Amino acid sequence: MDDLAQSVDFCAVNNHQRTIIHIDIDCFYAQVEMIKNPALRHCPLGIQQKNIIVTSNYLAREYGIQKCMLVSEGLQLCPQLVLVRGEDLHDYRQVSAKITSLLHRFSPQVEKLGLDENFVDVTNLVAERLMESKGEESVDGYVYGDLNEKCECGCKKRLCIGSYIAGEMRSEICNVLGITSCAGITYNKLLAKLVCTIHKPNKQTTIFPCSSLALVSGLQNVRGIPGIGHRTHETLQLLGINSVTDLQNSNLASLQKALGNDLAIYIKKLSYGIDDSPVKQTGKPQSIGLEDGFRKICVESEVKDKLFTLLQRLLKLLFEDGRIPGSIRVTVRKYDSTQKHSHRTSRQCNIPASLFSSGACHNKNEPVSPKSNEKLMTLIMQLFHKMVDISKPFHLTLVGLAFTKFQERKTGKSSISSFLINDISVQSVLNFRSVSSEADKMEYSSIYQSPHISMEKSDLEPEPSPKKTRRDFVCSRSNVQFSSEEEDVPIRMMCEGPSGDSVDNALWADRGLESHNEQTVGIQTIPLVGSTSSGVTRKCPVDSQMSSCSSDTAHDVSNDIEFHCPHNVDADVFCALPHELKKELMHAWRIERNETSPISQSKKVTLCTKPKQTSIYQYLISNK
Ligand code: DCP
Ligand code: MG
Ligand code: MG
Repeated sequence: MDDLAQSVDFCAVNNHQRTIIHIDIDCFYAQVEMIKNPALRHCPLGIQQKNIIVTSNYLAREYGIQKCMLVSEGLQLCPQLVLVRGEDLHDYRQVSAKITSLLHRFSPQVEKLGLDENFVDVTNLVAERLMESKGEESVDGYVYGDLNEKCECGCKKRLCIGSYIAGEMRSEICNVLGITSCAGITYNKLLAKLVCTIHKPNKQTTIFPCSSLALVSGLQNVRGIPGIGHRTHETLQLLGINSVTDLQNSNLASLQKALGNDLAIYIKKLSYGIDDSPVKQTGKPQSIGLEDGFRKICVESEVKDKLFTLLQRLLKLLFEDGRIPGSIRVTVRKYDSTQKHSHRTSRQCNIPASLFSSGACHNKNEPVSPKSNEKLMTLIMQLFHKMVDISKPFHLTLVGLAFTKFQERKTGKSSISSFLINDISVQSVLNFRSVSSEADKMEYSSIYQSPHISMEKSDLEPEPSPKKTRRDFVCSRSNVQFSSEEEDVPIRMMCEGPSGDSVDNALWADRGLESHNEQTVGIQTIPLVGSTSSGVTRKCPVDSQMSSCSSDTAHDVSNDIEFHCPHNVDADVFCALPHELKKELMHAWRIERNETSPISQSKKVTLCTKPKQTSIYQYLISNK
């Protein structure tokens, strides 16, 4: 036992006050496909993305079909395996959203992890039920380890109640959506996630504090601890730490030297089953992106085609999301044949909100006007040219696009912005299958990186800060270095959490995630509109802003110009206003944002005078 271990009596210090349920849907993609086509229920079913079986139903698993198996291997094991393409995540995302929303009936504290997992903190509900309880202590479902918990903090009763709540949740999901799931019930997220996998499918397991150490120690490798990702694992291996017991017994000082203080303590605690991280309410993702991997592209026109197709697809996702992006990011992965090495790089720039205004926005099949589409493509190609010198030979193995710096469309009805923005309806349901465009013929695969939570804290900060950089991970089989011989990498969808941390979804660990010398990309977490150093980055006229691209992070051009059109305000209208009105409008806008935005308030932007009664702002309101 080292210093930390000696200084902590884990059973005593371990906090059992909360009740946390982790829900994981059984063979998620396969269940969705079986709902869409019930005949599939009776067949061994595999869900295929490119040449990989990403999951299968439990019938197929009886034949030895495993996640991330090659299709060819799967067909050898089970020639009658039925394969359904699972590249289009639309339906999975929809069902996923429904599941999360059902869970909100039990608690507002629901945190989504990937597409088929949710943590729910039911501490308050348990407290309510505890008052009505007659004191009986039975458990719904399985118990991992010892049922005779001796802890006197009352956790046993709470967790028993939690197990019944988990049963209700699973019944609700099954009754409403016809989907079966597993649950893990305990007092922290780490143990809840781990114990959830003990009995499956369609089962639930509760663990009491007395068995927590046994559960974590029973993992074959430290990599099995959610929160220890690829990079941390590599470092631990270099330190000779392979098993969970190795980590428990490791010297904290050496660990801190290799990983930094916070991360070292964080993972050391995890190895003892301690996890204080809260269940964070999931918000909308901070970035929405798609990537397409391939063997080789070395001609500009092909890059343009790929990017155009990605853009069309991405615009539909954006339309579904309902928000207006403030920035676009282009990513390429260059392959250097002499070094046998690939390198990912990104550039981003700000985009005018007018491209997404109602005048420009048509419907879900044509989310922006042809003119906006063209402008976006021009911008994208400008960014591309900043990264790739097409006068020299180049070899790309991936291109990606992402929208970031979102703003909600809806603003206060009486605000000047709502007068100027031609708002469009938000959140329509888009069925890609019904759209016959070139984009739909492409093969798509996606990673939905769960907002908020990082179970892969090793590659991030233990407590992710909004300013942190993000990394994208490339899916490739068995950790092979990317080479020109490599199979095509499927297109993937990426979402960044509201706090700016991208998440290495634990789901994808199976595929062997690699970072491939990627350049990290700075993300502005929340655009601060209304201050001089804000996200008000639109220059007037629009076209001059279109060329304001920068490397790595979006370039804020607000210092370069006399007036900046407020984000979400139609740039053409703004540009048409006389100088004085622009000035006044900006002033009123800033005040309004300053008053309504918690961020602005916290930053105490130095704008505090009320708009004049005779201002254009007031005038427009009274004349609406
Ligand atoms: N998935 C993926 N690639 C992976 C792992 C998973 O695309 N490497 C997708 C397909 C799964 C979904 O994510 O259906 C959820 O992942 P899970 O690991 O929870 O797997 P399943 O839900 O399919 O099966 P299980 O019953 O084991 O939870
Ligand atoms: Mg699952
Ligand atoms: Mg899962």
